[in-house]
Amino acid sequence: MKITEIDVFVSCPGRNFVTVRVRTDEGLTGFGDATLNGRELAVAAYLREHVAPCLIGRDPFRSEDIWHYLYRGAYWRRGPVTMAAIAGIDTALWDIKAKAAGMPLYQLLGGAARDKVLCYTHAQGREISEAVDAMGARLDQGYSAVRVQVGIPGLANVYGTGANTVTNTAADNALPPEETWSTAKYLPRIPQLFDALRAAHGDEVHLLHDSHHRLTPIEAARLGRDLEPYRLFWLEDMVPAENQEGFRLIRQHTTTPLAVGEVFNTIWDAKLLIEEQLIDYIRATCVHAGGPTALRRIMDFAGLHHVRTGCHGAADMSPICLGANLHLDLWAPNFGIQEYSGYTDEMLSVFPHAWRFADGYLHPGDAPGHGVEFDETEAAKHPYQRAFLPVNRLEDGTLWHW
Ligand code: GCO
Ligand code: MG
Repeated sequence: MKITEIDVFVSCPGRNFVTVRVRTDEGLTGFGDATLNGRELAVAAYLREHVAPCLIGRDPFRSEDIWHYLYRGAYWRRGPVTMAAIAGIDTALWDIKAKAAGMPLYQLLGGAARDKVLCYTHAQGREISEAVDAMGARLDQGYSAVRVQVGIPGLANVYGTGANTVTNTAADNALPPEETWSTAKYLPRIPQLFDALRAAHGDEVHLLHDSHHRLTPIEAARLGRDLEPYRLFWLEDMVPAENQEGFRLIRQHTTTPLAVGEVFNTIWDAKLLIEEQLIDYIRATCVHAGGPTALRRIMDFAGLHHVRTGCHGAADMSPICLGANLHLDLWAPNFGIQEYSGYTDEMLSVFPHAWRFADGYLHPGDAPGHGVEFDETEAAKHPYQRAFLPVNRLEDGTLWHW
């Protein structure tokens, strides 16, 4: 079999998605997600100009060799643009391989290690009472694990706190919005939130929270310790993780489980965190960590060190990424949980899918391949719109992490 054609589509059914389509001389077609929120066209150009021409005529079954051709062969390794591009190709090649075998992708990885995939979704509110109610609505939908965020008194609507966690759609943002952050205002609010959540919803449900990399290690340690009575499933992205050693300090102070890694591109971003068991969950995901070839390697390495998986699954990665993740989730011996913030009907109209949701669990389905297709005609109705993630500043104007 030979690769005959590689096309890249950037569509915006509510959010921008970069989709790779690989066609072969035997009529099999594979799809991959290459979305990088706020930097979509950079990946599309990388794929069209620097990747696609090099792969025409190659054997699509040699996905391992093609992965290394794109990673080592480029000389310039790692980085979000490169790795999203590699992921787009790699995911499409695994899709082709599994379609050729007539099997769902998880069978090629080693088969199902569980019957279904536990997932968590999002709930948020400006006020604690709103967040408590929003979580109640999620429990009514069948979820047993919810990431809860709340507005911070004295701060305007900051991304990932109150109501606007997933609403920065393309239309809202011609240029990046600038938001104001204060850790001093945030830190006392979060234990109050979890106190109210446990009081309203009991001890059985799994509670998660995301700090969006905004804290210092000692602030993160304080928050982890303050939240211990509420026994969180995890506390996510407490500090920027370029400096992996920062987690040693957090770890020394708290037994709250720690998760990080949605912005990681390769195993090298997490090597020390995993080897030293400084985290409990690794958040790397198919599209940003180089596709199934690289992600399963990260998962296996994590498994050796008691670290479980918790793939990033927000709605700004396309349904193809979620579909591929679900096959890895079903297989991984050290699976932990899968994020699932859900997609709108408009988004799903572009990506017909085989996965199913019931009672707080997902299953990738048994269609050959990863089970997510791409409707080119539907996508053409939703052209790309420039959109950015917000920028975060402290109250004195200092540009800050988020
Ligand atoms: C999450 C994430 C998202 C990211 C978004 C960035 O845990 O789901 O933090 O909210 O901010 O995916 O593009
Ligand atoms: Mg996050």
